[in-house]
Amino acid sequence: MKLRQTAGLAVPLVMASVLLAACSSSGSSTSSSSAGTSSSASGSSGSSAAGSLKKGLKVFIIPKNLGNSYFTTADSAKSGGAIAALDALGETGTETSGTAATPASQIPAIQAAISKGANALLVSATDPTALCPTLNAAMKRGVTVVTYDSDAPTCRSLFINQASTAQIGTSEIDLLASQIHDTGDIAIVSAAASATNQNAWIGYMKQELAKYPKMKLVATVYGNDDPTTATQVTQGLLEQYPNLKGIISPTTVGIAAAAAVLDTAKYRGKIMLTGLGTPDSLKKYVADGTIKSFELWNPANLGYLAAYAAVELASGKISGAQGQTFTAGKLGSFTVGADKTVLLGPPFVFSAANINTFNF
Ligand code: RAM
Repeated sequence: MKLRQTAGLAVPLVMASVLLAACSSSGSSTSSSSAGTSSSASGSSGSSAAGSLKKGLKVFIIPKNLGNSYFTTADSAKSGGAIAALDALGETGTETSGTAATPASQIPAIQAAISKGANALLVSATDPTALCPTLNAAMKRGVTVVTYDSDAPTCRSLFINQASTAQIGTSEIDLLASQIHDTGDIAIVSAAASATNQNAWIGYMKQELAKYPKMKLVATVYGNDDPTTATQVTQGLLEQYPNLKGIISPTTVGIAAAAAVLDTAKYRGKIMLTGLGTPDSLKKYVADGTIKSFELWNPANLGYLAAYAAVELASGKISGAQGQTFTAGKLGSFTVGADKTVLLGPPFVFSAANINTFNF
């Protein structure tokens, strides 16, 4: 396993990818929309630089929810995400989902994408149990299904994982332990109770806690990737557990909401907060001492890699079997690992020392 990306190495890597993303975002792509979808088509023809990849594929990108800046970055052309990759390959990329991170909100968007003739779906699963009947039916009809960010293991050909699930879970506990001197009550502010990614990370957090006998997980609460709900459940924790020493929020929406709650004289510097957040949303909380350090990967690179993987599959160049390799444009070569999973890379750790060099 690769070691976690250190701050010193992370900065040039991300700066390079930001520059590359800026270069590749020209052309016809648009990526933001208030109407629920955004799309682009390069319309180019002729042979692809990548060889025998098909062109003109209809690829729908279906995040957990719209209006979540993490997914806007992962999916859009402007940020160098999935639609940027699809533009470069000559496909049509469309982002669509509901506004709530729930299966009730996401499934109609999946069904509409299938009705519109999708060749491939890129899905971050709100709830694998609820989504799989629809996704399995689509696969039977020849639609390529790739999950990214949050998996649905029984109804996709590949999962594009942002970072090792074990590494994210264990490192979150280690980060908080270092901030609370290995001692005290802690709680988790998660996303949805049905989210595959958060649940898998929390599983590893619980295992890692065995190394810290003086730390006790007193509650896991769910903010559903909704700012209002995440604020309310964080406030509820503070009322119910007056001895709380630390919170982990492994969701970009949850950690930003929890940070706003803790950013008062009463809590700042007394209850530690870490988790998974975007640097741009947390810079002010790092600057004022509400947050010492937290983690994430580059969401745009996650979407970009997922898009290449979907096109490779839909073109019949790979089947998703372990050991197959493919090239994802500027990100280079990737190999399919166990459980039909492709790993983007190790997460970055952000702190006051490096956060201002990141802009996503
Ligand atoms: C939220 C979503 C997403 C997760 C990030 C860290 O935006 O829950 O699935 O990967 O946080």
